[in-house]
Amino acid sequence: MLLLHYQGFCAIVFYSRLERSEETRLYRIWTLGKIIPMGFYFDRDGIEIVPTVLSKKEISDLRAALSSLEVSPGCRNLMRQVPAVANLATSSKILGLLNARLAQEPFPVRSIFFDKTPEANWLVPWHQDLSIAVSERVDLPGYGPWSIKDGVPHVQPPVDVLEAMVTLRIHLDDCDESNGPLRVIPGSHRVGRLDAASIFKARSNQTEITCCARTGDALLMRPLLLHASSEASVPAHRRVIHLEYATRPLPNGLEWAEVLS
Ligand SMILES: O=C(O)CCC(=O)C(=O)O
Repeated sequence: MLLLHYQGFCAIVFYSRLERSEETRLYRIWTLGKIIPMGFYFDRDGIEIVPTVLSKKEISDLRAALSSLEVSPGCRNLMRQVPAVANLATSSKILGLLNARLAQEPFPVRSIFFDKTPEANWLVPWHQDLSIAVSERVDLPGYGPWSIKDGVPHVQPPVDVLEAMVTLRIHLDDCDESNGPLRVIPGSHRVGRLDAASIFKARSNQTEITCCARTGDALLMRPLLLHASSEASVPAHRRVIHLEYATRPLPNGLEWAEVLS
């Protein structure tokens, strides 16, 4: 048995009941000073990994449903292309998980499938997710700049719109340090939109965490959380279903792009 003390909280871990890899993951998280997979840190840290959200059968069904997609380096509008993903995004399991952490009812508004493979081994520098996908351009004060991604209009909304959103990433493969996991700076979502100098400062002053996950785990994060991901050093599949949820409609005729009817 292991007793962990962390900022006034105390967690008892029954060490002998953990598998070896689970043990390694807890140890890694502990040495970085964070115990990520516990619900009550989501608000403060803007990140949480919820273990074993999907069963083996659900994972193999999703892998099969996604197997024919062109994904290099990502495939957008996933809910429209793959009904199994739309069903997952609106399932009581996933919505229940989000509802437990949010004050308002979430609904999915954007979906992307990411994979890293030996043929498509990519990286993303440190950034916040500042753009939302909308059905068509409506010029409104506070909204901009605009861009088009795979034919879909995207815009940077005011910060309060982003603060009311959450991203859920379902892992369809084990993801350790060797195959390009997400890296994040916990708590960085709480200070709004960051310019290049503030990103540099946050990276110098705050501890970054590598978000290792196992097949079937869900990673929850706030879009404003600073994050990056490196190229895989041992490239293999790293399939992730990335789902973004909003909690309120957009104003004055602007509509979320991927709302399901
Ligand atoms: O999947 C990844 O590793 C990075 C994705 C990312 O940075 C993003 O969706 O903004």
